[in-house]
Amino acid sequence: MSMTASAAGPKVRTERTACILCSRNCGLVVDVDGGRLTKIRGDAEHPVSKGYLCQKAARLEHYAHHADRLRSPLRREPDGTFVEVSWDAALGDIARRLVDLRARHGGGAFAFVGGGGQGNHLGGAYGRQLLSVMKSRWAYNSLAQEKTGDFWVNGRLFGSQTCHTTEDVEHADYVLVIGANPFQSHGIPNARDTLRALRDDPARTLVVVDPRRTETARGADVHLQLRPGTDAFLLGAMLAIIVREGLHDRAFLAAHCTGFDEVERALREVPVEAWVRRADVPLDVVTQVARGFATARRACVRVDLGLQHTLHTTLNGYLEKLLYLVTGHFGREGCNNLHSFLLPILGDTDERKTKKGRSLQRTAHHGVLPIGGIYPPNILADEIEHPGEDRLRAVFVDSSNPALTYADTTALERAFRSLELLVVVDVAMTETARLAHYVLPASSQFEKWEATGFNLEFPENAFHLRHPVLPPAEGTLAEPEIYTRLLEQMGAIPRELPWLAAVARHEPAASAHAAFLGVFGMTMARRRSWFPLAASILYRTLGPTLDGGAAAAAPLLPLCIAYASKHRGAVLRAGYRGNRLTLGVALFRAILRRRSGALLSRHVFDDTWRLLRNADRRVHLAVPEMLAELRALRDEAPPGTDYPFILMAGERRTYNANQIYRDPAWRRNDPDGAMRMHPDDATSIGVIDGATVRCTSATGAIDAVVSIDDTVRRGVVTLPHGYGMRYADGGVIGPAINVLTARAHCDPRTRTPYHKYVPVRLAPC
Ligand SMILES: Nc1nc2c(c(=O)[nH]1)N[C@H]1C(S)=C(S)[C@@H](COP(=O)(O)OP(=O)(O)OC[C@H]3O[C@@H](n4cnc5c(=O)[nH]c(N)nc54)[C@H](O)[C@@H]3O)O[C@H]1N2
Ligand SMILES: Nc1nc2c(c(=O)[nH]1)N[C@H]1C(S)=C(S)[C@@H](COP(=O)(O)OP(=O)(O)OC[C@H]3O[C@@H](n4cnc5c(=O)[nH]c(N)nc54)[C@H](O)[C@@H]3O)O[C@H]1N2
Ligand code: SF4
Ligand SMILES: [Mo]
Repeated sequence: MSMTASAAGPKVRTERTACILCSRNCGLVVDVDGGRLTKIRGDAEHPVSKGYLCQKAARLEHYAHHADRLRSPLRREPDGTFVEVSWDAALGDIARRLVDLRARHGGGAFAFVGGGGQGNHLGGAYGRQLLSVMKSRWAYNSLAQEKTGDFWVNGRLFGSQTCHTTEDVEHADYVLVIGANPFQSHGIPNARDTLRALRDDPARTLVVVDPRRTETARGADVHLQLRPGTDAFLLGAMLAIIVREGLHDRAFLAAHCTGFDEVERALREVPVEAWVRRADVPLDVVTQVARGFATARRACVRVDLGLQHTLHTTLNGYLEKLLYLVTGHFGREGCNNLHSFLLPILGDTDERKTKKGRSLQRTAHHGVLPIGGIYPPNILADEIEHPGEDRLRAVFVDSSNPALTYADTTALERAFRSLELLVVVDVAMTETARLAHYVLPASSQFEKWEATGFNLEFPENAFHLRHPVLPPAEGTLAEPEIYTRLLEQMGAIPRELPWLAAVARHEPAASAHAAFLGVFGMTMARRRSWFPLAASILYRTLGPTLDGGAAAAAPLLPLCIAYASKHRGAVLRAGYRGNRLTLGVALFRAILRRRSGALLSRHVFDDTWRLLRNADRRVHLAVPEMLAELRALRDEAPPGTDYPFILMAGERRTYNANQIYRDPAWRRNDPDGAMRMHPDDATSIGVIDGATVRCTSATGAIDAVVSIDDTVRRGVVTLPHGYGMRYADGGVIGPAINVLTARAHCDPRTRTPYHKYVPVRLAPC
């Protein structure tokens, strides 16, 4: 593999960047030698991770360099082969075809999929501009196959789907982890250290609710190993116990909430004993946990896919939030809280607000509305294969590999093959890229300016603008350049904006971009259609004047100004100085300068009430749709099925990281992505450890290697996420789990998939 070594300077450079394998984006100090990452360690100066790393980061070299790296734009020929083409040829043709599609069918025929995976949301901000140019609202993203139930509930409780909750596990006395395995998946600050501190302090309690005795559960004081898919029953029962025993926080409810009476009425109807039996956990332990959580001084709840990828998804999210709200564990240290965002990665598309503001658009086939501004992956194939004139005909995929990660691989591949135009922007030749008409090679996240929008911290929030630490691989471009060129080719923005560029160029540093911002503001006011294209306009005009080649970071300037004006007190407390305009500029400059990341804000816990969007600054506890679903549980028969096993399709393990790593050499264990199976189940179907079984669902079948493991419940088997790729044009590596999952097997309200509850049959091969 050829690499351009840096010509001048010392042989080994030390640089600061971040890990891009999960939403934590831990700070890294890396040695760079001959264009390669040679040594990777934690960055003690990173404001959040403070030197922490997990085992996955040490082998990031395998993300930066591997056989599937793309090195030239590719065009698929009629015979299915790919030929290398120039950037001009590729972008020129794509631009022509998009403009033509828009003229023939309107923007509704176009969808943008992905736009920022675990660590690259700066590029995503450029990509999403295409939606506005195409006059389309169809933004599809994997967040809508996990978190949109949570966002919907937040909208109802807190007044906006952008009110996102966080959990202060580090300072809590009592932590309830439901359907999450942070020891492996992280998702909370410095997870393993945080969990160890909890375990080692006898005064603090960790409770894990999970059908598997996970690595997290092993360190817990209490493990409730419930039957999969029964969380709504268990959480309903816990809440009912709290209310019956009068353990709810009356003072908190009176001061900060509305609607408790209605909630209480519904909870008093819960048949506690029957529901706890349904979850198959001991009633005395459930009672002890309900009491312990309610009476703890500081307590919080942490949830993830175990709750969001299983039956009753949205209701689970509501009940989980009621647990900390009715007990008053909200808006305080060691509890659950709201937090601020610098990058607006979520929108508010609560359907109740459609009358007031701009109308929301229902999809052509399923009539689905967006949540948090995004549409659910589970409907994408049907919206493409929709028989009507208003079907999707062209799709852009960026930083996502839906051919492996969206439900029902077979249907999605068929749908993608039927498109007029499929363009994939990725660093690697993925399974989705193989179906594309054009594949556009992006520079890797170590070769460009990047940042994560997953800044979900409270009370201190931080932002890390990552500088490039490697030269861009030959033939690649960073997303800001790719999308800006495309917008220019489509005629959406002029190739030059000389007046804006000139003001930026001639402005002295001391004037804090005042002249530029003035002219920029006037330009945007005059050309409203440019407003959604501000990222590319700033990139081309202000961008070239920023130190060190940080052009891609130019859109952060208005975002910093907006953030500083919205959270002025918190930004001042973080140590920045300035007036209404210059405070944001000071923040922007710190972000550009601080290579290990910059503190954004230092909130006080009371800010939670300012971050809440309901006009009365109260939490609106009574959500009629959810209370109706809760009542309906009483009559719900246990799910009957012809399939004897429940497969959890997509477990987080020691060596998986979504589809980000492709080269199997990075894994130190679990090369096959084995199926965990209880010893009794292995005996009953007649397989031994290492045997291959055929796993068949209603949708498809795959083979898997058995790993006998008594941490799973009887009748439950698990397969990991992040396998199923064909590396270097070889055979399929490990389980392609979404061959087994069905598009319709999902939450009816949000269409988020039940990936953790896939009925299957198993037979030895
Ligand atoms: N190592 C690693 N870490 C990752 C990732 C990765 O691929 N690999 N991916 C990242 C991403 S994108 C995400 S979204 C997060 C997800 O992180 P998590 O949600 O923590 O990870 P999972 O292993 O998918 O699921 C969590 C737990 O849910 C349990 N579970 C299954 N069914 C049920 C149920 O019905 N009820 C309950 N209560 N629990 C259930 C499973 O046994 C599992 O232990 O991880 C992130 N971190
Ligand atoms: N059955 C089942 N399915 C699941 C899950 C499950 O648990 N079970 N989990 C779901 C969840 S929670 C998630 S988040 C999704 C994740 O699935 P996806 O949304 O598909 O995201 P990733 O797997 O993270 O894919 C990241 C892609 O981005 C590319 N990439 C990396 N860096 C860059 C870059 O700088 N620029 C560009 N343009 N591309 C880049 C990588 O090569 C890779 O192809 O999967 C979901 N699918
Ligand atoms: S994979 Fe590990 S090192 Fe990387 S960001 Fe996540 S927790 Fe940090
Ligand atoms: Mo995810």
